[in-house]
Amino acid sequence: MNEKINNLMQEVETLAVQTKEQVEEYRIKWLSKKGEVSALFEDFKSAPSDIKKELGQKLNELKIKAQDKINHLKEKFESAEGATANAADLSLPGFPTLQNGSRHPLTLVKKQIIDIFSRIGFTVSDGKEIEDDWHNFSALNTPENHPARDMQDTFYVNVNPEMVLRTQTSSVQVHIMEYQKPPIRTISPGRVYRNEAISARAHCQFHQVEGLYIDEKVSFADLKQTLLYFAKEMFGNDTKIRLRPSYFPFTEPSAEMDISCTICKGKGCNVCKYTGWVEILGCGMVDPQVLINCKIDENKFKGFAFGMGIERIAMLKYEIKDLRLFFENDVRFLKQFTSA
Ligand code: 2U9
Repeated sequence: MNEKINNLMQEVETLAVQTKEQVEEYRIKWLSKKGEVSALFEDFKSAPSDIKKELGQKLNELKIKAQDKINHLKEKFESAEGATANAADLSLPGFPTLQNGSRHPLTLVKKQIIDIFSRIGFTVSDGKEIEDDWHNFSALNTPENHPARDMQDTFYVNVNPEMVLRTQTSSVQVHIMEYQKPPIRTISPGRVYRNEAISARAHCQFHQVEGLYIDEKVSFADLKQTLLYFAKEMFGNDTKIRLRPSYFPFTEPSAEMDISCTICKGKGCNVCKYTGWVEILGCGMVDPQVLINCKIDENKFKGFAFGMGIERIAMLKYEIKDLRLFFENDVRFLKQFTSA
């Protein structure tokens, strides 16, 4: 009997199984009512009394070891099963809760303006936001005593009062005219700065697109037709335009352009203040003095120019009532443009 106990003890200590089912087979083999440990306990009853104490201890030790071994192996297989069940399924589709971002409405409108003018041959030119006085003012025929230069309208750079935060992106086009011979056909989108109190209708920063076309024989009719094309592409084919005389230092003659109200289609509403028209841009023929300033032969070349605020176009297009919304980055505002 002693030998049987030793053999079974060795089997318990060295047992290695591959499956949960094999563990159950060994539990039955060793520990069930008809199992080998129970059979040894039966034999124990008739063992000689002088060795009973020692045999009893060994038998109890075997029973505990067999039970521990079975419990340990069971746990091992069950926790492995749990881990498999919790493991990530790499074949599942991605998390639907991760939302795509959206483009900022100013980016959308800027892109649309660029697309419209690109289709008729305008290039896009970029430039510096900190500009010298010449490119921002003097070359554009804006004399030293002009109110636009006033500290209340312009941000001057403290360390160098000759430099300003550009108040218009036409400064980019002055650079172009200085190094490129006509024909020039370009638009300059970008951020500009003006020293304004922030309100629903004004901000100290906003975005412009200024356009410039210089060639021989450029006429006011070319300007008008280009802007009519733009208005129809931007606001729909039914859109009408009208030009009203105006004044800018860098264009002569100058005009402001209205479009038929996009909301009431010209019938009258509070957006157009019951006039049927809304102003969207300024324009004119480039003043010959600007050509001279940029060393372009004013007798050979003529040009037209125009400028618009991107915020103004976006406000009309999306019926946005407060300019400050563009700069606050409130997601409740921005997410409305997800599919635009
Ligand atoms: C050069 C010469 C002339 C660009 C022009 C305007 C008229 C104009 C305003 C629209 C709204 C600025 O953002 S706004 O306040 N712009 O009315 N801009 S003509 O004239 C130029 C450009 C470049 C070399």
